[in-house]
Amino acid sequence: MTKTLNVALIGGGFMGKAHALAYAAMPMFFWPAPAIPHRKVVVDLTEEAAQEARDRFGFEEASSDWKAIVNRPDIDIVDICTPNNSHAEIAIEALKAGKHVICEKPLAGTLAESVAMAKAARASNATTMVAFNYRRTPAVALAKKFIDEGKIGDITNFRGTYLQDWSADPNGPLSWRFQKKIAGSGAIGDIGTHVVDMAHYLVGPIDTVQAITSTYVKTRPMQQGGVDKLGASDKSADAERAEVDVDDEVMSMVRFKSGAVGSIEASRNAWGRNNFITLEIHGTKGSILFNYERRDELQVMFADDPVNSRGFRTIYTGPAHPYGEGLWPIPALGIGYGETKIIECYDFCKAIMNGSQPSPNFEEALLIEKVADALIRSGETSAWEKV
Ligand code: SOE
Repeated sequence: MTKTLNVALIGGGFMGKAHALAYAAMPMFFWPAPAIPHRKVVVDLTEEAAQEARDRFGFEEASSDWKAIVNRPDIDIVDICTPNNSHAEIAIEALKAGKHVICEKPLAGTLAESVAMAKAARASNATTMVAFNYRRTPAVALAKKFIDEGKIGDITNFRGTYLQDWSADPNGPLSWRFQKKIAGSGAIGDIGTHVVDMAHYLVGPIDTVQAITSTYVKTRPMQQGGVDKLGASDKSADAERAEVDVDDEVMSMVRFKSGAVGSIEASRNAWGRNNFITLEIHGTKGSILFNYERRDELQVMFADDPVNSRGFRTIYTGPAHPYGEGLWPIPALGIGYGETKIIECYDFCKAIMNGSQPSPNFEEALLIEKVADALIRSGETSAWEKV
């Protein structure tokens, strides 16, 4: 019989919703499922918020006491979907209690906390994972397959961008995402780390970086209430304003340990860009292009194609491609953000059942945090900084 894994979800916001959906849907997509995740307890800041999340996300119980829950013997998985500054405390407690831990990105609010989390993971027998879901988009996994098969030769160049516009409006609310003491950094940690994760996945570790960081909107109206309000939904030009002390944008050059070079950009202030994650990779034998806003497509150019038919071709991902066995039966029926989270949940449960570590686990996510830290440092010094 398929094993059941009891999940304690800490945080019932936007990411809590995405993870709850994945727990419910994973066995519907990937069958036989490696395990059946059971939505046991959801924890939020107040009993009221937790009960609402329980009813909405289909959990059995609700609680406002994360510490008691992560120490409960009937919990197998602790899933952390809280703001960045609480990741370390919850994860370390859960690992000490022997739980498998999946944590939303970035690993933590500070490098010191990330180091402590990786250390706690090393000291435990548990499986850890950080929820960098975009590398699990089938087209990105297909790019990895082509690279591993040598189809584009040795990689010389990587260009990665993650552009959004939800914080371009200066009257958008000052949520925790704009406060260094909670978020650690702005676009760098929030979305730049997704690109760093994919750069590490596809090309290998980054060695040195040089960055320009900018904060365009220096103050924002204080947010009313604790819910994470992305964008300008809470616009109020009259509300009291407070300082934004994180970056709105990072532009950087990077050098990989392999010798490849590249650029990484992230901005949440790029009007007209919604979830514009692009990857362009050049190799000695071809090129790869991916744009998350057209996430079912991978564009590839193979230099050994006959000269008269050279050019980018578009592959629509489907059953013949990574994760295709569990997704929809015809290419281009289309996958969404939810499916990337379902795949993430599948890989996490598989690793738990195999007693292995998925990628990126806490150890690998620490390397991503080291790159983020180097980007922040370089933004201050304008110098090339070692990771
Ligand atoms: C906001 O920028 C955000 O919710 C990120 O925090 C997520 O990681 C990203 O996938 C969607 O946008």
